[in-house]
Amino acid sequence: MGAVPTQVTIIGHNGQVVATAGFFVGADVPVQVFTASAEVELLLGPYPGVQVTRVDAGYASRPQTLPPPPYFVAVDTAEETERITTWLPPTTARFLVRAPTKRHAAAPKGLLTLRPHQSDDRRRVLRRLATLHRADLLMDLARRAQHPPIILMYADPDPDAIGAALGLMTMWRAAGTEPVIRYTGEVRRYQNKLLLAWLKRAPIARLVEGELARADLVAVVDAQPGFWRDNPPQAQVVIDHHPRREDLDAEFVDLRENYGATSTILSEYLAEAELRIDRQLATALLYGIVTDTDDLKRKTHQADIRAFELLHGTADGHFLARLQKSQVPMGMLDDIAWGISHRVVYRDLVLVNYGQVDDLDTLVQAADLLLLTCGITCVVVAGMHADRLVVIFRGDGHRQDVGAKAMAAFGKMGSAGGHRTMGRAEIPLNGMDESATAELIVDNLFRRMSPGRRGHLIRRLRRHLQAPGPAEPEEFEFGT
Ligand SMILES: [Mn+2]
Repeated sequence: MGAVPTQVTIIGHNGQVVATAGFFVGADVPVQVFTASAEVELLLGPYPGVQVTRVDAGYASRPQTLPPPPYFVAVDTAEETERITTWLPPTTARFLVRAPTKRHAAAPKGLLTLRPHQSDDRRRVLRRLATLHRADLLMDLARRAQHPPIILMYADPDPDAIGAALGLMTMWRAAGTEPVIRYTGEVRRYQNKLLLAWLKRAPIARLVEGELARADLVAVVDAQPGFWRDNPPQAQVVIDHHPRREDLDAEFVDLRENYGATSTILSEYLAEAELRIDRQLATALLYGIVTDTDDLKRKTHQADIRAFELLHGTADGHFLARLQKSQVPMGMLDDIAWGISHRVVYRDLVLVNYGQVDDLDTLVQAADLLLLTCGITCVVVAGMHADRLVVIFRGDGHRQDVGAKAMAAFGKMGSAGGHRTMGRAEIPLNGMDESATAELIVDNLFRRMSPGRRGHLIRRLRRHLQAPGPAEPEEFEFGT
């Protein structure tokens, strides 16, 4: 099957016949026209690629031979439309083409519309003009700057902040300046370090004392100046998607609380102004969008999806996969292994009680991993940290709500909740010792279980707590 039709058939005489014929001739698709209008015949007859056949006035009788689909019906009255429709063989490829200014309230049953209505198109153009107006304002600020502008990210910058900062840097470079990107905290997450190492050519560094004072143009992205509790920066530009702070005040503010990511806002500027989005920039923007929206699963706006579509062809998919998979620090593997070998399975639930843990992320990673087990729909992983019992719930969300389960089990003792697939409870222990946590977990999680079975389960968990802890890793790395 070819990618384009080998010919199309237009039937009618309304004002769209010539435009529709031209549309297909422009793509080298031969056009057959059946029309009751001498004028249309005269107009289209001389065109190469167009073959015109005159039919009876009012389209009363079907031509002897009709080419195969698709068909484009180009008449204005319901009567004529209906009559022509009766000519056509059963096919899904029948369209009604009408003047684009007419409201296409009800296209007759069984007929498709060829192109979006003009009002949709107009909405898109107006949105583009609004975006370009903002892009102009932003770039003018850079053109007037005497010193290299500073693009500021808050604290330990997340991927969305990094993507947005690179996006703004690209715009400001197009305006003839050399901006620098700065953050005020410490980069902690492994994935963010990996991203920054990959972006090593970009001027991203920790803010140095005195730098802000020298700059005459400062932008804050994916945050607002009020986020800094002491010495909030004086920023002329704020681009963000967090809820608006009352103290927000800057010359240029683009705040879209309904957007999933600030990277989406910058993607729109770049796309509408047709500024080049190279592979690195596309990757950073896309990573910002997918981390902030949890792969477009939460707090996602149509604009985030449009930006995703725009970027994903250019972005480095393999590097994104590496970033997304880099979840477990090497040193955590043995802790996870301990959890796997000290699991208790009850029906479709896996339970692990770690006792004292140094890093609460161990509980999260072990729970995520155990949920991959066939036949398991719910995982509960508990551990003690800083005189609190933390219980992580993971579920597939299919027939149960683990957030509600966390709430029902532990809501009365501490903070507990979540949503269908993720839940968490934190219970103050007030000096309770490790072995007592086994009872606390089992009695609250399995209230309807018989006391005998509960006792059995508690003894099992206590035995686990007395078992040797995670093995000391014996790392052997080549080349280091
Ligand atoms: Mn964000």
